Amino acid sequence: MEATLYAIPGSHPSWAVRKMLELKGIDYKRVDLMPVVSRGVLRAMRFPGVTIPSLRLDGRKLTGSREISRALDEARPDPPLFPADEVARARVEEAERWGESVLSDGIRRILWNAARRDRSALRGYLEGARIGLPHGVAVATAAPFIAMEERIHGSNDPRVKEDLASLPGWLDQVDGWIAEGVLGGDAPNAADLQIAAALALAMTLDDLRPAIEARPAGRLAGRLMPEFPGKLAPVLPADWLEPLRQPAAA
Ligand SMILES: N[C@@H](CCC(=O)N[C@@H](CS)C(=O)NCC(=O)O)C(=O)O
Repeated sequence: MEATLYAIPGSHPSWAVRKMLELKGIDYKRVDLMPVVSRGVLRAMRFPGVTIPSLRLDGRKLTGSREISRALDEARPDPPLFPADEVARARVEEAERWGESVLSDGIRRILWNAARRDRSALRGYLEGARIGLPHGVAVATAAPFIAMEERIHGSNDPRVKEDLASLPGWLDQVDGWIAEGVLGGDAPNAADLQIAAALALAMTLDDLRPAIEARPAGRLAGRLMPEFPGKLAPVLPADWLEPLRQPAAA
């Protein structure tokens, strides 16, 4: 099987797909791209979309972590990323869809907003990445790319403040799915990987980690994505973080 993953350093759904490929024992080549540039590359290569992760799998071009999880299960069914039982599968699909849209998009918005406040931290997210230019140069020239990513993903201040207010509820949702056994089984499913990658990225922010790490959601992320790179010192306004200081729902 021939597989090439198009990734962005520190991209959480890219990490989810990396783990899927590893779990399935599929050898793959990884092409690291810088954000924004990634859009031009994927367009030129005629992928069906312009977002990361994208995967070339035996000549098939796939864009999107949810499309990729399904294609990988078809191409190599073992170990499965979705349960065989229909009802259980529907629950995992629901959690995966929520993880990809609500959680993952929210964490991405928070990350870009925070990165604008401390661009130097981006260096840590580049660990192990081969982007075709020295990491110091990438960081020094990152400001316009961060601004573009903020625009593309709507990481404006009011929205990110709202995302931070939503985060405790998102964590309750993940803890709830873990308690019900939808997430957190011995063999990770597609939703585990989608959600754990987003939370692992969230925990690279010192502003967020204390509210996440000790919860079942945080422990899941730590178990499945222990090597997620990057670290961002506290940068977000204290009043935005107020909702994270409330005790977790019982
Ligand atoms: N929801 C999509 C991810 C879409 C997305 O926004 N990906 C980001 C990386 S995490 C990206 O492509 N950023 C570069 C850009 O939009 O210019 C998935 O799970 O596949």
